[in-house]
Amino acid sequence: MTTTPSADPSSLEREEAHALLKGMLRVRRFEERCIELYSAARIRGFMHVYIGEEAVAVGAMQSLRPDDAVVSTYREHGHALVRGVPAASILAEMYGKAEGCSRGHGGSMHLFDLAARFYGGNAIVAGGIPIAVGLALADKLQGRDRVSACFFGEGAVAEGAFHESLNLAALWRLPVVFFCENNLYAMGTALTRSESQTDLTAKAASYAVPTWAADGMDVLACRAAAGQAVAATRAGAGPAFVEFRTYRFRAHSMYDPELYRPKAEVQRWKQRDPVETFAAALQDLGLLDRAEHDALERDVAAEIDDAVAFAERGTLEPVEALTDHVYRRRVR
Ligand SMILES: Cc1ncc(C[n+]2csc(CCOP(=O)(O)OP(=O)(O)O)c2C)c(N)n1
Repeated sequence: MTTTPSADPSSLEREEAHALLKGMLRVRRFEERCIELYSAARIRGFMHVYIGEEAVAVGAMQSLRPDDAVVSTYREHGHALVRGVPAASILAEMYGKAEGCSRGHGGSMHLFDLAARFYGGNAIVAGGIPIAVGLALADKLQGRDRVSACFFGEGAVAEGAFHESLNLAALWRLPVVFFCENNLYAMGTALTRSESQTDLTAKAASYAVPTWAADGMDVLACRAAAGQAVAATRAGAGPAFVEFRTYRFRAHSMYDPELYRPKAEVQRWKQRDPVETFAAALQDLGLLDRAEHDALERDVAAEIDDAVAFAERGTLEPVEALTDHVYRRRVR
């Protein structure tokens, strides 16, 4: 059975509400700056932004502990930021600087930070899912009550890695939570054009994995669904699957003419902008005033300015270091 928990903003504490809004603003403003930097050729290579999906990362990660693991995709700046990877080390990585979280070797799609237990950043669709299952297996074998959280797009549910991973995770009752961000399009392919079963929770349920569905444009709904799923998994129930119904406002990557979806559809979803609607709801409830909103924006802008300055003054990764860290030990 799929559960869709409701979320009521009127029960929020002021501080808690501001923290959720700030979390989403950090992701939104960071990526808006990344787009500018990319256009100015300060950032190169592929870059995929998360704008429109911020409620998912912020809501879903509320119930994770620092010792839990997070595994992500190539659209991972938001996941990394919310998880606690410093903005400066993310941006330096995107600049290809040695001070970046992956020493400048990874770029936008391969952010990694062991201290934050952030295990990537993965350019391969569904590539992170077996990694999360492996992390969960290690925790189970070593008797730790940690959870591994894995984010992936709906395109990944068509991959064999998804099916093999759900099967093994359910069979072995592993502590892994599958967070599916269904933004309706895998690159230029609509879900309805590629899947016979478009109810993704039904796919997960076929592996006897309990499922939740959440409005991915509502940070409280995301938090509620993920909270229940993570609690069940941490209590020993085995894996859980949460589908967040969301939308990306920008193109798939920086090179995408977006010919596969009508502009009116994008406009319709933008009316449900998770950052703006949450801020408006808080104002209506008297939980946020103009000055507080401005102060949050100022804090976020300062953090991003510092990150840009850090990335700018960093050292470009030298070509001689290109093959360093490929293998931990020499392979014979
Ligand atoms: C195994 C594999 N196949 C194809 C690609 C090319 N590719 C890159 S992104 C993408 C779409 C994935 O969409 P989805 O998983 O829904 O994530 P979203 O981009 O919507 O966040 C594809 C097919 C790839 N990177 N890896």
